[in-house]
Amino acid sequence: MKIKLIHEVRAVKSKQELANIIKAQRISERVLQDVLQKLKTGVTEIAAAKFVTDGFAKYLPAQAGGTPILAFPPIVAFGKNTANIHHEPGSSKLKKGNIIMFDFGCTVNHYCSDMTRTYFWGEPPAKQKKIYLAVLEAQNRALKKIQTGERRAKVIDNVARKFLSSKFKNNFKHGLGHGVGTVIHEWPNFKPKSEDIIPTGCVMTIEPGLYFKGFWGIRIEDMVLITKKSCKNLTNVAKDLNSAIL
Ligand SMILES: [Mn+2]
Repeated sequence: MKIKLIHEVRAVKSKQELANIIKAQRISERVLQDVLQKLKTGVTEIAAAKFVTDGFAKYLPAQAGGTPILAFPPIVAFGKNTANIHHEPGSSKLKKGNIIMFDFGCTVNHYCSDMTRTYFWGEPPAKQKKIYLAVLEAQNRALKKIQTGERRAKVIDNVARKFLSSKFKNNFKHGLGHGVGTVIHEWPNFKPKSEDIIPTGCVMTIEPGLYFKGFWGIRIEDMVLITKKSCKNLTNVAKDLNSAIL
């Protein structure tokens, strides 16, 4: 029998580990709903990021040993900043017609959650709608591929990548997703050259995005549990186009 390496062992979550990840995700979802309620034209990214951290402070029970509540510093981006994959919240103010991107997660008993949602502050132009729907379709295609039993990371990545690059060349600038556990990015990885085989019982993100530097970007990220023959989406936030228009 092949001896498993530590990254392979920890990729597969026990019931308790999974319960922590799901709890972290549910708290993130409550925080997102609150943040959306608080958004107003003129609010800065820094102020909106504080809505996020304040929300986590409110909903997360005190954790033993001072476990940090954030899985990673929240990404809050408005307008052209959404084209920057790792944008740090700044002094940009929310304006009518902006795209808004939230990428955040928290930890419960050291286990992380991760989610990205993109919103439109007012009715978006046709091009932005088209690209939002393309990103969503890329995510759905990857999910469907996993549901056929495909477990080769690069094949799953390629399904989303091929679909997007056939329409928008070179605008999907990162891997399709990553494992989530006690750290926010862990083995395995959906990447074009990944040799990883995704094991049953691991939690992965599926996060296609398209980015147009100087203009805007759109990313949609869900967390899924890889099951024996399919997968289970652990993210419970609407992502249809209508729900994305605020
Ligand atoms: Mn992620």
